[in-house]
Amino acid sequence: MKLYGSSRSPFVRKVRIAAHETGTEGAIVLEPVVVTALAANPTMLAVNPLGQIPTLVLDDGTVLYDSAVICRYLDRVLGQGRLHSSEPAAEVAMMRLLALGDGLIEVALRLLSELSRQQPDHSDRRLAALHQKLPLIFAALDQEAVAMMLAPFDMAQIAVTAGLCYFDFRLSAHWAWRETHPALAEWFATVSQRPSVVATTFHDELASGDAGREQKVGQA
Ligand SMILES: N[C@@H](CCC(=O)N[C@@H](CS)C(=O)NCC(=O)O)C(=O)O
Repeated sequence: MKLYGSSRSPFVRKVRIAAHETGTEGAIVLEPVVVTALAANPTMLAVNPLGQIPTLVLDDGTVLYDSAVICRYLDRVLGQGRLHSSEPAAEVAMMRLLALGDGLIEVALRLLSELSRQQPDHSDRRLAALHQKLPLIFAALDQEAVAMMLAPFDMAQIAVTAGLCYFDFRLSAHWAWRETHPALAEWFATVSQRPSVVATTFHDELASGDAGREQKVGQA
């Protein structure tokens, strides 16, 4: 199977962690692609009408997107189904936390994109709206932290992990959350040691000493 992705993308990180957790990573070859908000990537548009990563192409040519569908395939079709609960009420609870993790990633990506614009394109109103959400998202995650510590590492925890790893990678100077969210920080310190998380560390192969800020934050 071929996974179109980048080592800078939080949604790709979700898939890569899930691949390790399901023992399917050996069957996946990573096809590196760079995507940017400024122009659609023709390689990606040729395989996925959304032009997005992650996109998984199976050996029979079937194309799967987005990250939720790919993770479900790796876990429920190829793996043991441990990352997705099959009990309806537990599944809804898991999906709600998963939506919070994915939402954290989306807010981080929008924040980076807004911060990368130069004045006067830069919108203080958009930044203010994102900054209104961030403390609420972190407070909600902090409230979930004790339950997460006691629960198995599932798809929801993978999404939250990818989101927090992305904050460390791109926004650590902008948003210091650990001191004000100690339970979440403790849970994150524990899951950060999992082999699946360690093996999939973010890496910006484009970054160089003189790379421009927009290039660094506008691409994934
Ligand atoms: N809902 C999608 C979101 C994927 C996404 O936003 N990927 C970004 C990179 S992190 C992308 O491909 N951006 C380029 C674009 O949207 O054209 C998923 O879960 O896979």
